[in-house]
Amino acid sequence: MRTLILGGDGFCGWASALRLSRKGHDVYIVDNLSRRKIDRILKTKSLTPIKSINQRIYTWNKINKKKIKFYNIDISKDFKGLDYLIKKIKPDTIVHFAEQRSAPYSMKSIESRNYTITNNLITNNNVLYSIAKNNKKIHLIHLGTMGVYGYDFSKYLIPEGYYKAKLFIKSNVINTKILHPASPGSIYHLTKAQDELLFQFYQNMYGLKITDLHQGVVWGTNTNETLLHKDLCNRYDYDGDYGTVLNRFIMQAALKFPLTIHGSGNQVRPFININNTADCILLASENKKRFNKVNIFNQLTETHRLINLAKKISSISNCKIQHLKNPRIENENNTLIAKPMGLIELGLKPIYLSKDFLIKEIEFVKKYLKRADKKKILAKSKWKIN
Ligand code: NAD
Ligand code: USQ
Repeated sequence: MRTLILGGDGFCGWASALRLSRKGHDVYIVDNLSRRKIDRILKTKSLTPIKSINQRIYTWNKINKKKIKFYNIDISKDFKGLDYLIKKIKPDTIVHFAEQRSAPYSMKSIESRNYTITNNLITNNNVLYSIAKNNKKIHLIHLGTMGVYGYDFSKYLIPEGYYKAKLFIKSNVINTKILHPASPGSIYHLTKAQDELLFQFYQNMYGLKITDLHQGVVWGTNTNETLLHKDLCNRYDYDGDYGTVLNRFIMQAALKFPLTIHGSGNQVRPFININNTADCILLASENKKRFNKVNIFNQLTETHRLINLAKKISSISNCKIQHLKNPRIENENNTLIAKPMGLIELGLKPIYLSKDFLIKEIEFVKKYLKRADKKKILAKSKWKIN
């Protein structure tokens, strides 16, 4: 199978590219290295030392039978470059990770808000247009987010993407199926909600085959493939803009820095390990069924209340917990009931967070603490505008 991985130099994309290549896919990575550039602008870096994309690919191609090729293309600005590549490579599948993925970064300033909106939406439209133009049989797998649902109202098991609905117009009732109402909590999450409408449009209009994976917060670092050589090491974001909550707690525990809880800590969030992310991409790319509408799968394995996670990590590491004034505008006491029904049906074997895993991750992170900059830990991007 020929698979184009957009955003394949990033955290989830790199792990997934290697998994697919190892499983026999011909993998082509497209990335404009903007994530590395943002690190330089923010004067921070991955906690783990990551090699250049060329070094990563050189090493992988030495140890793996299937070779990976890399193309540096800005998908939002260079439609011709992307379109030419899709025409030339003739992929069966395109896996799309190439978006600005940090909620705090997307709320930092008017510039970062506009960058997130234009980068994410134009990137997506360019990919969809090129597929519709070149070969409607290409399967597009996009990484969306559980956050499109919002974290305010789900007291019931969240359905995967769609609700059966009754619409009331005066005394008439229309029975229909609608996308789960969107309630994004940041400009970044808003772009993911808008992506859903782009998919619905291109599927209705041109019959494209699309899977949207609504992924939860990813934790962990390496996968079975990135562990094969030190040059393949995956990135580890811990800073206030790009670090996500569980990996931040793990890094903070290793550093004996108080675990930073935003507000009450009663927020519940969905989680998935990076190895399971790569599993899900493989499963989705091998799924041939059900393309009469956009396939939406909830890509998580478990949910946790943040304060409970912090207490668990604190009991292992003896680290303090610090409640900070919440820099975000968010419900600090939500419920969330969600399961990866569709992905389990496709064969996902969930990896659950355990005490052993946490101890192992903390030990792993300790090797790189010299690279940590304590000044970069606190989240400074605020949702409030003034
Ligand atoms: P990442 O920032 O590490 O990777 C994204 C990659 O896309 C980067 O390498 C970046 O350089 C590239 N990219 C961005 N814009 C591009 C453009 N215009 N042209 C070419 N390349 C471009 O992010 P990640 O954590 O790997 O996330 C990947 C996807 O998964 C994102 O769409 C994100 O929204 C989604 N997701 C991530 C998480 C998580 O916890 N990390 C959770 C849920 C969903
Ligand atoms: N939080 C803390 N302390 C911290 C950092 C975060 O309490 O030190 C809190 C936040 O306030 C929030 C929750 O933890 O309530 C999650 O924050 P996060 O930064 O881990 O995750 P989020 O901003 O939601 O974004 C991340 C990824 C994004 C992905 C999303 C999945 O960056 O790409 O889409 O997780 S989901 O949460 O399902 O929307």
